[in-house]
Amino acid sequence: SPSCPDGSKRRVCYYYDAGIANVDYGAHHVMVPRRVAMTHGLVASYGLLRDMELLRTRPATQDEIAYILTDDYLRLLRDLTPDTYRADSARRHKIGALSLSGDERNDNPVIDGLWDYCARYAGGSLAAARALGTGTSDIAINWSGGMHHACSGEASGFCYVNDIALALTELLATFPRVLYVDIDVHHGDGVEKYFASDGKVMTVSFHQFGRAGKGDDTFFFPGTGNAKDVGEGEGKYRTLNVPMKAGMDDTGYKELFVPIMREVMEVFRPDAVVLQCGADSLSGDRLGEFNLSIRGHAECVAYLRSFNVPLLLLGGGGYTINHVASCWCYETAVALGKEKEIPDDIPHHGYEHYYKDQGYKLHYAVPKAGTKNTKDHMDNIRKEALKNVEKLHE
Ligand code: VJV
Ligand code: CA
Ligand code: ZN
Repeated sequence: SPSCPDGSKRRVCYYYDAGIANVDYGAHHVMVPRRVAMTHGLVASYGLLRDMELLRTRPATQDEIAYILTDDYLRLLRDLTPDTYRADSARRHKIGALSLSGDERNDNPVIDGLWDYCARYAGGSLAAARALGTGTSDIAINWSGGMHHACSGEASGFCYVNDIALALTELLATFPRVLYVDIDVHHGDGVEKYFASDGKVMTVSFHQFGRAGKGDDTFFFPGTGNAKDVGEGEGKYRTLNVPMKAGMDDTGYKELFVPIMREVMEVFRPDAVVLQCGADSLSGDRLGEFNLSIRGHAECVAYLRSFNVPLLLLGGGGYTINHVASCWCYETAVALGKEKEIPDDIPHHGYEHYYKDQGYKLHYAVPKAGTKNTKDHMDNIRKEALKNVEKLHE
């Protein structure tokens, strides 16, 4: 097992599949897989590929994916094309969660190459989990994974196959207890559902609850993730939810993340950690309403890395794509312990025109904006979360 003190080097492996970057959710869809190619372009141009093992892997097989999907939904995903979907109205009515690309503002369009796309990002997370299981790497990265809303029987929130559930299951073959942490601005409902009654996996999600300028209970997708939801059966108190209000900034986030995760690490004592690094919790995201800087976001990665437990880093949301690529590139450097060594000026690499709005720098300025998270509210959610973790002790 890895045995290097904090701050020192880790053996990092990294998955990238250029085929994923060409996937198109539809002309105006907010999910843009090209952001993963942009991330890769940055990672390469900063010279970080030299320090990592490249995971060359095959797409996940049908048998591997079958483990986490119902038969009906698997067949649907595998066989559906935009044309058959258009022609088969009977089927169309049965599968409300999927919809045709080009229909207006559809979350989960039936797109060309859908099954291949899912098999590729799932294959990446699976290979990354195996690299940790065999002990060949201390940290494994798949920025194209992290699709936390997908369920066994349906797509949800741009996610069709839950690669995280697949990776967690694979990790359980080696590690007795695995911790899942989710810093995407949305609640990790799919992963929570898969493992709600499982005592070997603990899921923790930090997320926005309610929208800015509106009432506290105004719908922010997916609307679940109440602090009162703590799991059930063997998994009781192994589900933890930290709902926050719009405007959350670096200071406030850290004041919750660090004490809560310190306690979770101490009480649950995981043998491996999976961190979903959804970048829609960054300031200026097109969907999320948090106000984190890239450094604030990456501190979560650095903090969990400091425990020296095998760590799987996955992508997730992120809808202002220049911010996303900057963030995941910086977090790749954090994984390597090289974040202080990469210059702020973005090297020439072919994608630099995307970074004009941030002055061609890796880090962009975060506005001083108000937060709806008052000190009182912060104290309450921290207290409630810590109280839930304490219950694990008993
Ligand atoms: O809020 C929702 C669901 C609706 C029904 C569908 N319409 C499109 C929107 C309202 C209730 N869906 C969310 C899903 C967010 C998924 C986040 C995924 C992740 O980051 O957690 C992990 C990858 C939502 N919010 C915004 C949109 N959908 C949205 C979808 C579009 C769009 C604009 C906004 C789809 C297509 C187009 N524009 C053209
Ligand atoms: Ca989350
Ligand atoms: Zn999200």
